[in-house]
Amino acid sequence: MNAVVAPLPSPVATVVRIETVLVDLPTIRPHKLSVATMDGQTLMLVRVHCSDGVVGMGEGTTIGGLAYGGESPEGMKLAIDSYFAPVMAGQDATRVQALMGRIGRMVKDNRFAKCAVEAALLDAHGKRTGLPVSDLLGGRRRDRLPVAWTLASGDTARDIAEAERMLDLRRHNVFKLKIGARGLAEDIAHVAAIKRALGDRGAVRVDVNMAWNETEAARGMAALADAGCELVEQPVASPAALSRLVRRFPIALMADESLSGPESAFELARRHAADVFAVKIEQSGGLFAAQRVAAIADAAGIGLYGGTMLEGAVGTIASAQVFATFDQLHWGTELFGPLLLTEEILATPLDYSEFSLEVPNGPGLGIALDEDRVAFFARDGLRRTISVAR
Ligand code: MUC
Ligand code: MG
Repeated sequence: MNAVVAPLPSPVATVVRIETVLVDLPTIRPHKLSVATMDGQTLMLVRVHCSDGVVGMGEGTTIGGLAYGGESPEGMKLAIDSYFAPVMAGQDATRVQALMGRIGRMVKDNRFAKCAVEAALLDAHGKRTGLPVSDLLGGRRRDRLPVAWTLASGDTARDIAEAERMLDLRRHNVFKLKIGARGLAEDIAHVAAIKRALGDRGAVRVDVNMAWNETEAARGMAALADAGCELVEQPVASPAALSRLVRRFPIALMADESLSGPESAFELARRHAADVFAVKIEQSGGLFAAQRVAAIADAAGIGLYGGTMLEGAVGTIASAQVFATFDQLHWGTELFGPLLLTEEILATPLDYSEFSLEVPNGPGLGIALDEDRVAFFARDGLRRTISVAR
């Protein structure tokens, strides 16, 4: 007997229109990494308009334009406007994974842009159902996330003063130092001076952003461990070199740039190439993919850390909604991106206090943009009109 296949119910909401905008915001100080110095950050904001009137938003950022990876904010905007939008138009907006699968079949790579669009679809579906994104991802296990601060002014005394201010404010007590742009001896002296000044009041970690070769990394990791640094992030580029360096020194080794989604996570786990994974939603290729990276870490006994691509408030909260669902989050997060920017673009600012960030509990991402400020700082927006007119 032939099975009777019932027709699929018609969707309650379809994708009607996609809107993207680039928003340029200054940083509170130059942010110096081994790959670039940032004086500002560009947020690529995407809005997905649905037939039920719900609008979801997502964000894509990179670090130093194309200095960190293969996508740029301008490239994401172009990809979404030209290629994602036609693939999404008219599709069921309530079946987020199915729609992301459709996009995946028609758009290769473009992990950051996919992440921004997926966040927007989840924000919309959360608003539609009245649930926070963390509930759509299986439910949160915590309402606040510990947040590290990155010291990257390039000046030791200034970094110490900045760390002291963060401790006084009770905003951060874990500090990540960006090193690798200078010589090894200078970098080690910088880290040791900061750790000496902070003592037990603040944990010190470093991010080399792949600047060292394997020999430098071996010398560097030994010296960093002696200086009281508890973790080194991506000292070298190659996963093979990471796997030779791991556990040779009494300092945790974290993978960041080597993690580009579940496949690379599996490969790193198979090679025993890291003690900790810096999970980033953009690098992973989306919120669901970040959860899969975390599941691989859990299965392999690898620690988890919630990383950032220095996203603004929208990308930061999309990340927070995911990290709130992780089983273990031993190394906390670094979701400080909005605090690096001079301008607030949310109607209600995020709650950073008691060394942590509150994960909003409202429907969707649980945040609302201050639309006037977004319009003002939009590229070619009001601010530019005013400064051109002057
Ligand atoms: C990275 O490589 O981890 C995170 C903090 C920061 O300052 O830069 C990012 C990128
Ligand atoms: Mg890093």
